[in-house]
Amino acid sequence: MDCLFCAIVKGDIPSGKVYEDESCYAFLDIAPQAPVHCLVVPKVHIASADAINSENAHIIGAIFTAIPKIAASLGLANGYRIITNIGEDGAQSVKHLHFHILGGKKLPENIV
Ligand code: DGP
Repeated sequence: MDCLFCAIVKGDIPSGKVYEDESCYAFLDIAPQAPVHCLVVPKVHIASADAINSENAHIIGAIFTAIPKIAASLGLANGYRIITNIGEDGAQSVKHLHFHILGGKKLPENIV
């Protein structure tokens, strides 16, 4: 399967690694939309949050267990936002589930 984020997880494409454990890999977004902009992805390929099911839900739990540690390591003590885009209407450009962690400033109040 030709998947950009699978290639990043494997190390075939370089990335600014922030965190890694057995379930997930976090790295800096190539086009940051906030002073801190990091992506957290499952190591296994899951197409989007719409593909979460009873078989893979434990991985999502592991990701959300890792996120506070990742946020702390990025200095986001004052808060942050987590976003995941899904499908065409959600403007998902990479079809491998990823959670954007955005912070480092007061974020806009529109778009949730
Ligand atoms: P989304 O639009 O939700 O699918 O977000 C995809 C994000 O992935 C976008 O913010 C830019 C980021 N991105 C795309 N290609 C690369 C890459 O090669 N390296 C890194 N670090 N980030 C990438």
